[in-house]
Amino acid sequence: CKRRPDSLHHLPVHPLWQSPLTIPGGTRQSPINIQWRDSVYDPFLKPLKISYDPATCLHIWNNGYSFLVEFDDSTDRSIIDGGPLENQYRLKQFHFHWGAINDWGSEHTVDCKFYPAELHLVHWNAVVYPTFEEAVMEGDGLAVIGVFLKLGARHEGLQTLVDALPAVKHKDTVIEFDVFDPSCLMPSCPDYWTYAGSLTTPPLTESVTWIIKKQPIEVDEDQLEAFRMLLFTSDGEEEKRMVDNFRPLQPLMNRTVRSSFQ
Ligand code: BO1
Ligand code: ZN
Repeated sequence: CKRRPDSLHHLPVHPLWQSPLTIPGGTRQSPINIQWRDSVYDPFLKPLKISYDPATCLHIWNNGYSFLVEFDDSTDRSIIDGGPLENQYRLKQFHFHWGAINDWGSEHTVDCKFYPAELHLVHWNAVVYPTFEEAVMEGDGLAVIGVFLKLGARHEGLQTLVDALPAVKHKDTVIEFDVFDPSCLMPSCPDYWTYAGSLTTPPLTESVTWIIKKQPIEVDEDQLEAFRMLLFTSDGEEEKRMVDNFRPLQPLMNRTVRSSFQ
């Protein structure tokens, strides 16, 4: 793949990336390029089952790197199971990665094509681990669903979220956001790729079963522009737009990407 601009070394200067950019001895880092013809159809992969309770949605938080929509994960009310997963996993938060322009922004790529943005729905294995923090340290601790965003028609489900973004423009702002069903952000096609990987920001732990949906969702230019109006910076600091908050591609190494479809 042609290397995307590491955002003119934007990641290394962002405070989040003061910690190492790579994990010494890492063998399953994310994101990766998904080379379609190198992925292996696995007929034993089950359909992914998603069951979210909109009432578990709590708030939206600008954490200075993305905006996070966080959920009450003290019970099994918002869960996924099936797919490549051996247990059910609880929804903790979702967030996005995006570019300064539409030519890049996603973390994963398909045949070296990047999308303008990528949604991550972050879940943890509450069957095996007592807390999210413990799950983050374990190979089967997390399951993240990745959904590509492409330019097209306005997305009505996303618009509810977009309307709330001006209230969390600055780093460290939080607003209440109760009742939202993130399954409205899921593409209709059930097909996905799956592989063993890592978190894409520090602590970069190799704890993630990635489930990347094949079909992107459509959003319009205004919706992407609303993402780009957010700031990396706190109120009172010199304004830095929140754009290019993606990690560069990582080597596949000794891994197979499996597909749920032929
Ligand atoms: S991602 O989905 O691979 N981009 C990703 C990257 C980093 C995190 C989550 C997802 N980090 C974790 C932090 C925790 C925090 C948690 C939930 O996110 O390690 O400290 O509690 O928001
Ligand atoms: Zn992410």
